[in-house]
Formats: sequence, structure tokens, C-alpha cells
Amino acid sequence: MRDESGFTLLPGHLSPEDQARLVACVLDAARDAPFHAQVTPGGKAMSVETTGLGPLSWVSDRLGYRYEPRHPLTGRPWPPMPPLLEALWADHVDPAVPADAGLVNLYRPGARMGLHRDEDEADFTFPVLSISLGDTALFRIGGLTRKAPTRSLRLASGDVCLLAGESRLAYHGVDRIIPGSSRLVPGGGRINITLRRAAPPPPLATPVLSR
Ligand code: MD3
Ligand code: FE
Repeated sequence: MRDESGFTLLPGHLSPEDQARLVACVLDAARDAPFHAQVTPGGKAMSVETTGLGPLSWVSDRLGYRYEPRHPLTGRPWPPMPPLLEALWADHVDPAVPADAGLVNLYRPGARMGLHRDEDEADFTFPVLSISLGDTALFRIGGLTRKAPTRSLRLASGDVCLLAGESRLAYHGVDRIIPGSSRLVPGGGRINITLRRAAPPPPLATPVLSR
């Protein structure tokens, strides 16, 4: 299902059991690292609430966008990356270089995400892996410029997408979610987890014999 841009959608890739396990992991992590609406550098609160998993997560405030090792409100490190997510990354992206950032987005009914590119990571040759849980999203993906034509697709619970190659730097966003389309997330809504490599990959080891 990989298209010419490097975009792959794996519909229903996660079993209902794994979907429920991941929601439980996220809600457990959110007891320590609460979801919160971040503020853009322009001073507007995002309608999506976020938290993070793993060594780093993406933060936004008046100072700008960046990856940080700690939750901006609690000052504590992000909760650990669940093994199921580490395995998904190893299987689909790179078994040698782990994802170091798991950004978790919570969409309650009415939340959306405007068209943007993910460009705060050190190395765009690493794909982004996205996991959708709960209500279906109307997702939009375009090209390398804001003006390029976009296409719209639905991301349903259990869908996994891989953004590799040129699609890694494509403009994309979430127009809206379809409230009540799933019963997975308590209280309703959608959770999206994106696994990323935010820091540069570790340097390659030099074989002893060639020294
Ligand atoms: C296409 N999240 O967190 S996931 C984001 O559903 C983000 O919460 C959306 O965009 C969400 O930055 C979309 C699918 C996705 C993720 C990363 C991409 C699509 C992408 C990176 C490049 C191109
Ligand atoms: Fe994005």
C-alpha cells in the first residue's frame, strides 16, 4: 500500500486487543504526564491536547517548537515508550535505531489540526509512524508546498501509517474527527500516537580491524 510519495496506510493493522492495550498504556502514562493544550509561538492554544512517551517529546510554547526530555508542566521525564510501540517501530522502520519520541495527540470532538509539516526532527530520512485509536479522523495530506493539491482520507482505529520518502515532508492535517465512530476511548474522541526519531542517529561503530 506504499504509494509513489512514500506514504503507506495499513488499515486495521492493530488487533482490537492491541488497540485496547495501547489506550490503557496512554491513559496510564497520562496520569503522570497529563494531556494539555499546547500554545503556538503565535500565542494560540491548540485544540488538540498532547502528551509524550519515551526519551523526548514535541513541545510548543511562545518560544517555539522543539523536542524536550521533560513534560513542560510537571518538569518530570516523559513516561517510558511501551514495548508494543518499540516493536512496531523495529518491525516497520529500523530495528537498529529506536524511536526516541512518541507524541500522543488527543482529539475530543471539535478538535482539529491545521495543515503543517513535521520538520523539528534532526534527520528526515527516518520515517514517521502513526497509530490511530478511537474515533475516525478525516485526515488530509498534500505535497511539499502548502499550495500543492491535497487528498483526504479517513484514519480509523487500528490503522497504522508510515510516512517515508517524500511524504515525510508533506503538508498534512486533521480536518475533524467523526464523534461516536468508535467506543475505544473513554469519554469519546481519538488518540493518535506518532513515533519519531527526533535526535540524530548514534554514530556508526568503527570495526576494530580497520583502525
Ligand atoms: C504526514 N498528527 O502529530 S498522524 C502530528 O492524526 C500530526 O494526530 C496527525 O500530524 C494526527 O504532527 C496526523 C499522520 C501523520 C503523521 C506525521 C506525518 C502524517 C504525516 C508526517 C509527514 C507527513
Ligand atoms: Fe504532523
